[in-house]
This record gives sequence, structure tokens and C-alpha cells, in this order.
Amino acid sequence: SPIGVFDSGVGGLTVLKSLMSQLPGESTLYLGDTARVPYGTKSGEVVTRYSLKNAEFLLERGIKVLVVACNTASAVALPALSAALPVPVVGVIAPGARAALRRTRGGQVGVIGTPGTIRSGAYQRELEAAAGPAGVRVKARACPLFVPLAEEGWLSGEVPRLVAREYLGEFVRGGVDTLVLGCTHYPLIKDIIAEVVGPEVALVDSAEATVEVVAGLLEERGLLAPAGRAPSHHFFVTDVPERFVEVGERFLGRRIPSAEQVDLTF
Ligand code: DGN
Repeated sequence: SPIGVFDSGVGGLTVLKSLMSQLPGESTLYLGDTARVPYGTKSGEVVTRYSLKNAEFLLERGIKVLVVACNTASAVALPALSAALPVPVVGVIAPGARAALRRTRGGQVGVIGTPGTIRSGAYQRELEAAAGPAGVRVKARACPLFVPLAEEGWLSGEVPRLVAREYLGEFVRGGVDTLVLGCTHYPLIKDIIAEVVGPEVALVDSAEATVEVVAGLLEERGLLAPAGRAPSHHFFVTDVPERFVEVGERFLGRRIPSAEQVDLTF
């Protein structure tokens, strides 16, 4: 059976991209809730309601594990999803936080994400809990303008550089040695972020860290796809598919042959 992945829209395709390269034998079902995007600026209550709906849709199609690719949904809805689902649920927050703790030298970790993710305090809590008595200093900042820049493909040049400087200049100078990219869209503007924060700051991609956790979980539970069968990848969206397919190809780094529009009624 396939791995289910959902996100508020195209962003989770960065997680799917890591998944397809780290676990090339696995089939996937991806749901982008494009009718209700963005999640990043909505309340936790609403994002949880949408997330449960998305999960139910994928579950009905026989997934063996659910990957919550959206940082905002992972930050606010993971307990509700884990309680409601009969299959393992993996979010992006805990893997990203743990990867940051493995990387940090001075225990000064920065987190950037949507307003919803940062406001929830989920990364901050996870980092502190996982650091234990060793301790960690966490600084968090919402960078909402990175989302439209990434979707517009505005990945280099003066405009994204200025935005990145505004968000991250002071922030990083305040003493951060490791920075968690806590939003699905940020891997696309990683180069600009790296340029602005400088080579002394390690960047942690939650998407990659998450797929490592998924791989470990599948192996541990004997759920890896049998070798020798060609994997399939299906895409579902809740709005018309045109923009998803066009923008999504940049996030996924390969063609999306088609996406099926589905109606998740409330
Ligand atoms: N997918 C969202 C996240 O990772 O938080 C970003 C897009 C959005 O809903 N604003």
C-alpha cells in the first residue's frame, strides 16, 4: 500500500521530493488542499479540522502511513491526527527539531516558519524537550513573505534578498548557529537564506529529516514496499489542478502528469 502525504497545497511536494529520492520503491498518494490554502495564517482549530478531513480522504484509499508534510498542520494538528488514525502518523516538526539538535554546536537554534507554526510554539517545545538537560536556546521568527516568493518562482535577485535580510539579518546576528527551515516552501529559497545568514549558520531542512524518520519507521515495522515493483504516484487537489501542476513541478523537481480534483465537503 502507498504512503499518504498531505499539505495545504504545493509546498508538501518538497517533502514528496525527498521521499521519492530516499525511498524510490514506495508508491505515494499526495493530497494538496489547494481550495483552502494557506494554512499558515489560519487558526489552529480550523487547520485541525481541515487536516482531519485530508487524513480521512487518504485513509479511505488504503495508506500504510500518513506523512503530514505541512509544518503548520504538523504544529497544530498532530495529536488529533495521531489519535484519530489507525496508521502511524509522521509530522515534520519532531524530525526537524531533532536534526537541528544533532547539528548545533553552540546550542543556539533558530526556527523560521509561517505565523501559525511559530505562534503554536511546537518547534520551540520539541527542541527543548528533545535537548533535555543539555539545554538549547531557541529563537523563532515567522517569515510569511517567503511563501508567495517561492510560489512565484522569485528565488534569486534583489527582492528575495531584501526580504531575507529584513527577516533574518538581526535575527541571526543575535546568535544562532543552526537554522531550521520550518516551512515546506523554504527549501526553494535556501540559496538566498544561506547567502544572507552566512556560512557559519547550518541550515536544517525538515523535509529531509522527516523522510529519514519515515524510512526508519517502515523498516522497523516491516512495511517497506516489496522490491521489484514499479512505484506509482497519484496527486489529488481540492481546487482545479492547473496552478498546482504548473507551480508544483518546480517544488517537486519533475513533471506532474496529472492531478485529480476531489471535493472534500464539510
Ligand atoms: N505548507 C505550509 C507550511 O509548511 O507551513 C506553508 C504554506 C501555507 O499554508 N501558508
